[in-house]
Amino acid sequence: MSNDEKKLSRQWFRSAKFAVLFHWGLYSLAAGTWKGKRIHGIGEWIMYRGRIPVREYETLAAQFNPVKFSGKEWARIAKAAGMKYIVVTAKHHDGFAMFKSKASQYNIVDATPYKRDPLLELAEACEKEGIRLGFYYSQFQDWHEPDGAGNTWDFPQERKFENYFNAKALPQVRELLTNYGPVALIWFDTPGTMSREDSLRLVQAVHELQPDCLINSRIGNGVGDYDSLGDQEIPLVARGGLWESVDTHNDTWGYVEFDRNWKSPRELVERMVKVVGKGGNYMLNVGPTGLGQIPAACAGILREVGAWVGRNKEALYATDASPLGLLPWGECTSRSGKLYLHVLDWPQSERLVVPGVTAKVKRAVLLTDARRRPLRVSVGKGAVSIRVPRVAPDSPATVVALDVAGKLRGCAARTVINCHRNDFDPPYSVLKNCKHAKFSWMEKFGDWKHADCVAEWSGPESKAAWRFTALEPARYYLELDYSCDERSSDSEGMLTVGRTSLPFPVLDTGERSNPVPDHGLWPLFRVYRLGMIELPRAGNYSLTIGPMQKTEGGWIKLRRVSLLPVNA
Ligand code: FHN
Repeated sequence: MSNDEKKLSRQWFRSAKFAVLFHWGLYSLAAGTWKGKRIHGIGEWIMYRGRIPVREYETLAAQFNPVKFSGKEWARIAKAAGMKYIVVTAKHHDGFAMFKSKASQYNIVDATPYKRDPLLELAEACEKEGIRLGFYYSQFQDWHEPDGAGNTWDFPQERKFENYFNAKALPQVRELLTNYGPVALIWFDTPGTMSREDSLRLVQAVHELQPDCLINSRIGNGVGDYDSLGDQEIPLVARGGLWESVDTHNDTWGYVEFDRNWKSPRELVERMVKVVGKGGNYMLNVGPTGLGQIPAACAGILREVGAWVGRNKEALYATDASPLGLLPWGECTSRSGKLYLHVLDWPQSERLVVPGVTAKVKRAVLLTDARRRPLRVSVGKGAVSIRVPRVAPDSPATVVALDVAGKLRGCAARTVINCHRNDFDPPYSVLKNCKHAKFSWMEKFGDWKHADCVAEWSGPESKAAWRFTALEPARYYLELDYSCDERSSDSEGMLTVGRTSLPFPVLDTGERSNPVPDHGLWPLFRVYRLGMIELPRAGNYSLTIGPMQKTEGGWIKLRRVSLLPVNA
């Protein structure tokens, strides 16, 4: 494939922006409980976490009869939510194929009373609805097979991975690319210690059968076509290339009957918009039940998200990342000659201040205004100000569309705006004798959390600094969000804004090592209000923070400094 052809075959992915991932398998029937005992954490790992012997887990297949499954319904729900591609677990780590397979009898057609291939029905429904279809395939872990990776309780002996790989993984991937029409992408997962050679054999098999089919980075060894970020990871800074954030609606991927921690429509829209504004796609996981239904609470929330997406599609699909850096009220997406301002925190002042716009603003309109009446725009020092209605015209976010002329450049300085909360995030700071560090941890099991921090401070010479511009004089509360263990408890830090310095005591937030073996640290973030500061004039300032004494154990993991308007 030439470079131009390659670019063209990937264009759909770049434009898609919103997708759904379905985790559906035998584990959906177990729904988080085994022999009457609830196993907390991600549901599709129940076999592993319960160390359930293969012979016992297989009994789920004899009961798996998802008579409520409707490929049409799934595709309709996805389409109504505004999702442009569907990825479904064809085989997860438990080794059970949710499709007819000649390579292994352990599949939904041959081993369950259902006897049908739901992926055929889903493929047909997707084609009808104009949604692209992709398959999740666990290429390395297979807990059902003696030579697959992961099951040490049934198969403690040394394994011959190549036996499993040649007899099951490769042939099944070929089946998926042969029997279901055009496959938009294969979503591999947990490559573990797979060799580069094996990853390349998969690439070759996929591209031989369907040259346009994309492969995600979790194929391992750097041979994928695009990046899938860590589970539930929403980046704070824009990224280039093709990539996707993969998130889940609650805390599990496969259905767990007692996990009702659904993200609200507002949270989902916010997470989606943050990802799209950084240049990526947002793929949201949904776990259908063992009967094949999308949980009602989840479907209802998706409908609401879809209604918002429908009203604001111009600001989402086929857009580019924000050229404006961090914005206190929300996020921005762009395309040639256009900026779309996604306002989540609507200003009470009837004035939306947009910092960092270097281009000329020709027109501003509300996307919800069918008549597209122009809003009044004024240009001040370092910011554009738009006259907006007092009450937000849309929810959870209102989009203001700007027509702009001229080049848009990023604005490195953080601008403070009086009526919003202003977060100073680590990636935007300049550091001396300390480091940017990313921490990832799980609390129950598999429910990954992430924090970008400033860490590894060594003493009074360590400093993190942010530059910013205040547009008007104002008073702010200062808040710190950090995690710290007992070693730094009782130490002192200093935070300086302009001419005001605030010394503060550092407190042990309860950080400890993770009770889940091999999962490192368990940070525990707490927010402390340090007091109030006054910015006496409009203009440029810097905010600096660091320890006052020599530190032990790296001092705090600083996740955020925030300025909150006192009079908002
Ligand atoms: O182990 C899997 C997990 O079960 C789930 O499928 C997620 C989805 O991204 N991927 C793996 C962990 O990263």
